[in-house]
Amino acid sequence: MADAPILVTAALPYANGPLHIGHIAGAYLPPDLYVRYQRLRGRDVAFICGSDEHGAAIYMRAMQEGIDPQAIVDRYHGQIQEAFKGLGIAFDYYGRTTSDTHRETSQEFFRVLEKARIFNRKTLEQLYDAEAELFLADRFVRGTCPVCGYEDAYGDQCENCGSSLSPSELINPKSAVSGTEPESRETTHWYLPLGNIQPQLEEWIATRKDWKPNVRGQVGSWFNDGLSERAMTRDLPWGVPVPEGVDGNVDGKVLYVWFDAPIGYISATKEWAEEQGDSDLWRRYWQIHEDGTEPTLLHFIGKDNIVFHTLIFPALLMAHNEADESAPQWTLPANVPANEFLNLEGRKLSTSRGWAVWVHEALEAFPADVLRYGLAATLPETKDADFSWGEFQARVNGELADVLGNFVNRALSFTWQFYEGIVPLLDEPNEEDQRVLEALEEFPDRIGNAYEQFRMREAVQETMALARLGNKYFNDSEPWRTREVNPQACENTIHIALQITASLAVLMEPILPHSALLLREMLNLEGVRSSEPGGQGAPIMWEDAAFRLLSPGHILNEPAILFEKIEDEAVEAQRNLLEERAVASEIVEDEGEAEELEEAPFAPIADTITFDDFTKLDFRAGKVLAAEPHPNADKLLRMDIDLGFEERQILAGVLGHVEPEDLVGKNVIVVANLAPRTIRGLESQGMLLFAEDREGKFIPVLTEGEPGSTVK
Ligand code: B3M
Ligand code: ZN
Repeated sequence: MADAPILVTAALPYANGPLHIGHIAGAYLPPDLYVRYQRLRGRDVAFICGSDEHGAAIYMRAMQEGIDPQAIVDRYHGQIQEAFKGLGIAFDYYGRTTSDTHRETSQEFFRVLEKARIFNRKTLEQLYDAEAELFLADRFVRGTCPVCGYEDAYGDQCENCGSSLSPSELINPKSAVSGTEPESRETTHWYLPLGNIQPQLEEWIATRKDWKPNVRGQVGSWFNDGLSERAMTRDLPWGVPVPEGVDGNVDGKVLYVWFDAPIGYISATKEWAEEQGDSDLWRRYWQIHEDGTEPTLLHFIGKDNIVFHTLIFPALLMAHNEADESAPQWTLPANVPANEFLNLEGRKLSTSRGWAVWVHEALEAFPADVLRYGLAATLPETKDADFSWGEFQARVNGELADVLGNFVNRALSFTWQFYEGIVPLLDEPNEEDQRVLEALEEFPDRIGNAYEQFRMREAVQETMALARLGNKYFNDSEPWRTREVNPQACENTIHIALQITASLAVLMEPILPHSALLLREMLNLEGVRSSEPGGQGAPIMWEDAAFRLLSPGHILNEPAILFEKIEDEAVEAQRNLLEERAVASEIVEDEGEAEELEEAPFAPIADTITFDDFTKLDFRAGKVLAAEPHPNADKLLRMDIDLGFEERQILAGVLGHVEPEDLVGKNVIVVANLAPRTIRGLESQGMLLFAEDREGKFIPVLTEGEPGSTVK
């Protein structure tokens, strides 16, 4: 029997901002690796994604910018697509949820469920912002999470603990639009009774024993808590309108973004099918076939989307199946290989705090494959992982350049230097030669198994293991020596080394698609299947990389450098950019708030710390000896501070808040045991304390204590 068709989806990114490397490592690079691998195997796979263009967050953003939400999503839909393209994330189709097909598909889905009385329609009190004239659902309201106590949880979800919430569950809710305390008003909505569906969901999840432990763990704990009903509609001027023809007043009501977004996978598959000239083709990937074949549906997502893909969307699909048992039945996800979060230089990624690496910017500094490699090697597969520029540089230089690139270069250069670029003959290989050829045979399956089990990092390691094997074999065989004493042994070594480079040109393609192509050109290797969409057809496939792909006498092309090393300056520039942005965003945020709120609230009290935590901080009095603007940054002040026992250089993002000359001669308070950090080429050796008022203005904290005194 032929393999079942595979449908791979990647979470639809919200079209309200550019992509950063955390998005890529979470939900886009892993499926791209997986799908490219499957295409090279010749499997029937479709890779579907698109922009999520609805939801409260986008509407709120538009309100803040004073423009139409459509203008926001148009802007970012284009940018996001460019970023994916630049990185080589090769979807078969990238749609958007503002399309007609999507509106029709999600409305029809809703209609079917409504007709089958799946929803409970209920009139309830909801939070309402009288000033903004808006019901406060989802992201419009923030408050304290009832589960973990995190103070800045959204009305639909706590970012801290991942719990899915309702606005009414928040403690001390505040309107995120006007900052006011919301009132209550009555409104009617359609609720999905997840509690009733829980037994069915539990039974189904029990058949998914192979899911990743992080995913099963989360699902299990939600089951333990008991699922509660969730509204599937909203009062919002932006979204897919609740369709006419259902019971109840649909005026001003739209579908909840998490109702329509996963259906976006279906609508995008439909649009792809249209594009392929076979408008029914989508069914092959979504519905159980007449002969009982069930397509394999895989949702790649980040961990904050787990509940929607493992419980809510499957519940909707199940309900739809039950609503019409004679209709073709939807397949349920075979797996939801969710990744954890990627941190950046030891800190949580935060777009609002400027702590992020944007894909479009990173692509200006580094080739796509190098970024793909750096990320693929650090994917947060089983737990949160940390991306640092230092480690990135070390990996690229030590692995890509020194191992893979170097090996390929040595093998090809040697061939050109001594055999005029012609693949020499293998004759009477010795034991070591044979051992290496046998080892080569195992790589396609070994790497492939890792991909099939969603262990992408392992696949990367195994791929590099082949390059290492080649490098070591080349070294140990010493062709430069055998060439003089045993020419056939030398030819054998080069023959085998070239075979390994050819296999690498196939096996490295999922991770390094651009370089794989370059390598195939250098090897003059044709007929290899491409991992791009529609690239099927060429005869040489994944499993063929187990064997010798080059015949003796085959003529190579001139070698070129595959991977340039990354210079210190390049990573330093990235670090500086990050630091500088982080500092600048603190100021911009504060300025923004000052304008928005006439009577700004005081900042909330931070989490409680222990006395031990407090004693870790070493505050000292210090005298400002000099203060001047940082030579290459707008908002930064550079100061020399006398701590009594030593002098320090300290940078602070307070220019525009204080006049440098006013500070000179003053005694200030310094956090003296903070790890130094370099910002735009200058090291900051500590931090100065400033009071930040409600308008976000910084005022230096002064002391009469002599420089060097401890402050407690
Ligand atoms: N737009 C949420 C996110 O980016 C979301 C995913 C939708 S997948 C159907 O986290
Ligand atoms: Zn929480």
